[in-house]
Amino acid sequence: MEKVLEQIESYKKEIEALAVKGAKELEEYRIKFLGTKGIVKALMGEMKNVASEQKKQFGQVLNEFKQYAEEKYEEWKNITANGQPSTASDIDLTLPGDPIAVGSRHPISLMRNHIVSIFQRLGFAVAEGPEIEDDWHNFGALNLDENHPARDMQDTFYIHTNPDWLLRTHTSNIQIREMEKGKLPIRIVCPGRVYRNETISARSHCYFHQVEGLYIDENVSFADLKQTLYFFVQEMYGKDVKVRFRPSYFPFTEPSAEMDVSCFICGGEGCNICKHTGWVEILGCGMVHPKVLENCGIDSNKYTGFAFGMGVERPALLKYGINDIRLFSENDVRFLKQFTSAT
Ligand code: 2U9
Repeated sequence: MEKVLEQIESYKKEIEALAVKGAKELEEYRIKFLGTKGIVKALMGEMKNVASEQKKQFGQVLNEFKQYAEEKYEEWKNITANGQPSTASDIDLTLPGDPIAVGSRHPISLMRNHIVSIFQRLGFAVAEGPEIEDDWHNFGALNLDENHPARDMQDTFYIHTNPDWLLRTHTSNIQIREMEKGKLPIRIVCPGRVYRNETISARSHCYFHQVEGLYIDENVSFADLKQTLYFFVQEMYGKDVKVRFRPSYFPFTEPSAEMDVSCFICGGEGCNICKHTGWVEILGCGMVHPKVLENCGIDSNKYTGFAFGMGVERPALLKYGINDIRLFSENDVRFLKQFTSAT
């Protein structure tokens, strides 16, 4: 046994003196020490020749040696990966990077951003507000009396735990809240989602999106409203489209109007989109009703203002040639990934 222990000691020294640098030397080392016919295996075979009272001590020494030989092997294997010591120059910085999958914006967001950005260029700030609203901010302050049909349970989603709460039916609640703050003048665009209790079909949905606008200051006139909307139409539909105003009625504006543009699909010739009239309705507008100003604590003798409102879905359907409004809310990636730009 003494002789074998001396032998193990000398193998250990041999390993200590080694400096394995390449794959070939590493493989030679593995075969010599750790292979099936290698030194470690041969030493294990010596166990049978050792006296039984010395087997325990021999086993310990041999195990330690085996562990040492294996650790050395792992150490050299790490630094000689690919047969070469690893160096920083292995990294090729000129290789193209892995492409990062970039998502696309929702077509409704693209259209909303496009509309909003036109008014931002005229100095309108963006304002937002809550989708769950109380009766006053959605109806009362806007001069919709108790018996107005929009307040009907059939048309509006009420929150069943509190009859005073509802899902806003327009984004006008944002303007009311802004006016209540009492800081004038106000020049805002208000984009957002609104809810109406309508049967879902290709043409209508129980929620959709609006952009509304409000400008309140001293001496704001209908002429200001017209010029603002002329600029919007030019930017949105091009310099060649014609514009017309038709008188209308809304409880929150007086006078009120609806604005049409000459059909940008057929150029006014007549098609399915304009129902062969040559005109497409794009928004409603008017001068803010004095009662609405007073409801929000604004002196209607000193201040006047105009407001307008438009839907986002319809221009998006027309711009992208989509024939079913439900596609906007189905979250089908095959649909969504087709949209990349607002212009
Ligand atoms: C305040 C005062 C007045 C906002 C207005 C319209 C006319 C209008 C519709 C367009 C298509 C809604 O999405 S739609 O169905 N909107 O016709 N909206 S004036 O008037 C306001 C808003 C807030 C305080």
